[in-house]
Amino acid sequence: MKDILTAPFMTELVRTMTNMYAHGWDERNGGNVSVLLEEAALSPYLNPQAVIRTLPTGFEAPELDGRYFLVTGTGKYFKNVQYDPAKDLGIVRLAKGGAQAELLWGFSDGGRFTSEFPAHMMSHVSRLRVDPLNKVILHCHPANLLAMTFVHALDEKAFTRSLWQMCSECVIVFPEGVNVLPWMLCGTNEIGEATAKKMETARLVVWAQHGIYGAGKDLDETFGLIETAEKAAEIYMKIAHLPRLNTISDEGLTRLAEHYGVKVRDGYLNL
Ligand code: 2HA
Ligand code: ZN
Repeated sequence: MKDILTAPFMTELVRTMTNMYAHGWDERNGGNVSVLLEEAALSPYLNPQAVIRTLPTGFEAPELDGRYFLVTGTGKYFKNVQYDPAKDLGIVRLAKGGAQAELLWGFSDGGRFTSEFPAHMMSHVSRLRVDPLNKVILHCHPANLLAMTFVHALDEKAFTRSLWQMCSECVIVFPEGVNVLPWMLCGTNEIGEATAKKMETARLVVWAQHGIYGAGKDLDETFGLIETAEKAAEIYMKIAHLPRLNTISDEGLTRLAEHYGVKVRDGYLNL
């Protein structure tokens, strides 16, 4: 067996989490990540038949039965993951229609997966239906997106348009816009189901007064989505209280979309 700490999926996740911490998006135990792994990518590093222990999930996700996930542990700090990945991360395989997670590696101090496991797994189900190549769900607490949810209407079209107007790349990077949930109790199946529903139409879902969820085919894409939305929110928070003399017009946003060959969310531009 090869050393799992050298596996590309492992080194990339540890680097990404360390970088997210450096961005200030994951204070204390804030944030969580799950990455869908294929058995073929995993089997050089561990024996998939060797189950360490089983953990109840408290939900059902038959579509994910038998699928493998590298996932962050509950209460664990992004800041620390680079020093002991086997304690702060785990690899699980879902079983019994998603009601059970079989631990194959990690959570070495007896821990378990993130409290937001339902939101992650239900979001994987939603995104895989839209895009069979989706692999990553990533949650964090970027300050400017959070701040924006206190002072901006939570209407999804209005919120999306404000972000698109903040820099030219936004409409190209997330042409489907961002979806928004009102404040809800986190760590529950209810917010998981609501997030998954929102994930049917966008890869970014803002949790008002809490943070953001991103989805993508790899960690770079998903990190980049959140990074771009957070940059736009930062600009918004710098200018929202000032008279706005200039903006990117809807005609400009349309030209950007056409030039870069992306399809903008229907009805979001007024032309
Ligand atoms: O894991 O971010 O939403 C801590 C959180 C909960
Ligand atoms: Zn959170």
